Amino acid sequence: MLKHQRDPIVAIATAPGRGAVGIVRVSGVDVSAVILAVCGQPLKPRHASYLPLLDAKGEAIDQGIALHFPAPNSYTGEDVLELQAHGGPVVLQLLLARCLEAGAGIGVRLARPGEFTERAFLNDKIDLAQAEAIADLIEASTEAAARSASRSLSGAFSRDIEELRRRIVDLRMLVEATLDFPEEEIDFLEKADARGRLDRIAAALAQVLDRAQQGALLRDGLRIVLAGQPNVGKSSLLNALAGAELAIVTPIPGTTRDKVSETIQIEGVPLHVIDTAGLRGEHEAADEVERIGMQRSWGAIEDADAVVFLHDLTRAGSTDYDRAEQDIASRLPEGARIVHVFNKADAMREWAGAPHDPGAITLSARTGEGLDVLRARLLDIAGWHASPEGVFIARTRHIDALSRTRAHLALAQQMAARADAALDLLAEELRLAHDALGEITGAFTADDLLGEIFSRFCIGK
Ligand SMILES: Nc1nc2c(ncn2[C@@H]2O[C@H](COP(=O)(O)OP(=O)(O)OP(=O)(O)O)[C@@H](O)[C@H]2O)c(=O)[nH]1
Ligand SMILES: [Mg+2]
Repeated sequence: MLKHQRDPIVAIATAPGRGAVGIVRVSGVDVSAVILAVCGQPLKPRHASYLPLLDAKGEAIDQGIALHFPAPNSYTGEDVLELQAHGGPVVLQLLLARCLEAGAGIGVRLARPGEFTERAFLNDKIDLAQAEAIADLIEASTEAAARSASRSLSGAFSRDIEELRRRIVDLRMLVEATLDFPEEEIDFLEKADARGRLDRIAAALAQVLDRAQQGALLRDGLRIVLAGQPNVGKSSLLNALAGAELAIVTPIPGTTRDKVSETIQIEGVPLHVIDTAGLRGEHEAADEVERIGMQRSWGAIEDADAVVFLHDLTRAGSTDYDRAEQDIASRLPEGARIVHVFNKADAMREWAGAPHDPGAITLSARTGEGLDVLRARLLDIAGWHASPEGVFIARTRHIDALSRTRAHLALAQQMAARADAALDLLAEELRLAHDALGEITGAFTADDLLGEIFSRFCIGK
């Protein structure tokens, strides 16, 4: 018996456009009415049947493969029919309309985005972190991100979370049992090594949090903004990092007017690199376009995870140039992560003066010399220290829940360390830690959050 009985749903499961094969999927408590109408016969479960897919008059819309996955052995856990036809948009629309028509009697309707996966979650086929990993796998922008999503989908992340929850539950039971027998409390907890157990749970959680943070990095990447005066070589640097001629490069100051961005990957970590219009005083802008371009540059700098402040070695020392450098430096947002990069090293035969900032990087966007040092620095700034093999994909939502768990465990550790061990407070912090962890796998999640998560899926998934 399914936990949730809902309307039967139908959708095209393959991406829009033309393809060799396209799939229409129907899911519901019992979809045999649709099977009989469209396939003209009952289907052997989980067997591929090659047959005409029929319209209302009994004529073939297409010749294709039909698969029936009876509940509960299907993606959604419900009765599922999958129709594989030729992947043309019109054919698939016809099939979709036909399924709606044939299923009108049982109330078949179009699926909402993510509704198939939502049902898989509601029917306990997968937990919430796995459902999210499906979307992350589909959207992965690098191989490392795809592999870590696949690892989360297989349940690696969820198992770690459930293991932590189990250990917290054990401890909760111990503490709560002790609450009922106050006279023995301290002794009892000491013997059971409650504090040692709590410390080990906190240490294990710190490890999971670290791996999740690495996974979130693989999923979301980092926004890096290239900023500096006109003509310092920002667009040249973007092109060098991307290995393609993306942005226009000319000796004319003010070449770049609008933001140009490209996602590059370094060791599988996606970096969204944004080239901006060169910065100079507002009254110095040649025209309205450049003025707006500079405003956008400042906007991008505000939103950046890190700013590469690019300097031109060939011009350093000239009064106007140096004054403009100081002007930009004074306007950079406080707390922003800045990497000072000195460009055009190739044009300096012998360049004696080392940049003041010991963390500064000297390179040449033209020859590529020094780019590796910049790449390594960007990874370092991103906080990337893992090898992709051990990482599972994670979202801000997961990091947030893990951080709250850590905070509750830290409070629990404080309570446990007190001489007058505040057991009721300790028990409460453990409960909160347990609930926060439960949000990740969906064991403890509000309905509106579920709606929000699944609505971001594509239709048919
Ligand atoms: N010698 C040398 N010239 C460079 C280097 N990088 C860029 N240039 C030259 O500097 C000039 C400006 O380069 P761009 O990449 O357009 O500079 P920008 O910072 O994007 O300039 P704006 O878009 O106007 O703000 C061009 O003539 C480039 O060929 C470098 O590493 N070495
Ligand atoms: Mg430019």
